[in-house]
Amino acid sequence: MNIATVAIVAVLLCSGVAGTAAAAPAADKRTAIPSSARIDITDAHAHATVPAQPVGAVYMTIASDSPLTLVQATTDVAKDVQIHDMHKHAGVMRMREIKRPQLKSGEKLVLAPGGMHMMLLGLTRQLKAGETISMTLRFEDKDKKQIAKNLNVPVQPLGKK
Ligand SMILES: [Cu+2]
Repeated sequence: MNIATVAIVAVLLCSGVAGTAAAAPAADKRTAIPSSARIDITDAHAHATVPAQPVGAVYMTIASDSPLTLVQATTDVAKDVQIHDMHKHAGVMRMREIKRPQLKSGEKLVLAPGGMHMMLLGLTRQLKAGETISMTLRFEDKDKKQIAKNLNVPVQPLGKK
């Protein structure tokens, strides 16, 4: 290995390390100020996708004992996750993004087929019936304290609700 090759390898290693290091401080900050909100997530499921399908959908019911904002959802199987709502425009059902949906105390956020849902954008692979995908939801309570929930979301066959 000559010097030029060594330099290139070093650059590649450094860029890899920089990527993980950038995410770490934010995680530390989040765990430092935990919220006492009690969040109950039920009926979480995703729909299976066909090969090369770029998007997927996840559904669940989120309940909280105190006011809460869903600030972010992430998963390792998609580049981005958005919360979408359905609305009718000129007779056609369309989706629009709902940024930071809010829950009032004792209220439920129902994400279900035909209504609000989590849209997985830029799927990195096919979602197969019977497997589970992991997701992380980040919430913020009324005092701006953060709470994160890790979920294992079962993938259901296409056509099943
Ligand atoms: Cu959508």
